[in-house]
Amino acid sequence: MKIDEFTSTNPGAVGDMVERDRKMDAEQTAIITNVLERKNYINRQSPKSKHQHHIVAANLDQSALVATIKEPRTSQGFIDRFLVASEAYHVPAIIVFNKADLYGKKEMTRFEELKEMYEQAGYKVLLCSAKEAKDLDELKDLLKNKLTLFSGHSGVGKSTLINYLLPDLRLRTKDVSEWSGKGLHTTTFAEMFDLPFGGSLIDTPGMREFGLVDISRQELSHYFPEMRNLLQDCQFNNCVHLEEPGCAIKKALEEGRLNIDRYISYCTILDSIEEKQY
Ligand SMILES: Nc1nc2c(ncn2[C@@H]2O[C@H](COP(=O)(O)OP(=O)(O)O)[C@@H](O)[C@H]2O)c(=O)[nH]1
Ligand SMILES: [Mg+2]
Ligand SMILES: [Zn+2]
Repeated sequence: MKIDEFTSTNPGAVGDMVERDRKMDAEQTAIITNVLERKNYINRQSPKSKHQHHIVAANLDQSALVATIKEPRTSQGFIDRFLVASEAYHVPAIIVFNKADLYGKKEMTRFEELKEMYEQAGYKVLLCSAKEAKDLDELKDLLKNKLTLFSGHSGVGKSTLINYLLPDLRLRTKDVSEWSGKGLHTTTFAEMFDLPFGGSLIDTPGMREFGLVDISRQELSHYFPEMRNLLQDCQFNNCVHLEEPGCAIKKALEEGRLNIDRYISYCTILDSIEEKQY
């Protein structure tokens, strides 16, 4: 393969469909002769060069964010960035809140708030406990016959969930003391596992988040599904929904048709795009 043609640091990634030279040698190796066109992929900017990117995974049916309200707490900002990135990559997202066994009354109230907010935006939200193997049937149903990327902060229980879903595989899970330590770096490479009931999972150990590669200020609101249908009603077609007159997003906010916390996330992400570009 001509490496020159690729702008990515890796010509092939987990999830790629490839053609290979069928003549295997004694060591059971084969040569990949072609990577087929991807229906989608997730990439990250290469830490080595601004102009190169690294393809994390390809041909995904969905991405599942494993989040927690306690030990550790996943911030709303992090969830929203994940959702925006998934929208931008054209990968449907689901949110799986894990460690339900640790949630008291306060955490359950917070969960209900988040669930309502994200369901209104059009996302599927699940609650489960990997440790007690509780409420995992709904998750199984959602994963069945699909290629799913598992993401989330270190320590939220991705490996524990995968171990449950694939009883024959024993992934290393980290102790609380290990993941709460600052500066922990596990090797970053994505791995795919076939589920016994159909479908596959991609685990991305060590990956904190996928970057918002190449999103412009203009297009950001398109990646908030609850805003998408309102955009054509803004007076200016280049409206970024801050202080512009005749803004349909601001109007919907005032009338309580949009969630203020999601709008705040929108503004925060918009700000970060501005900083990057100028
Ligand atoms: N209480 C509780 N602990 C969990 C649950 N799921 C995982 N853990 C624990 O959280 C820690 C990190 O889990 P791990 O699967 O390594 O997280 P990962 O970094 O996302 O792969 C381990 O000590 C797990 O035993 C859960 O549902 N409830
Ligand atoms: Mg893990
Ligand atoms: Zn507007």
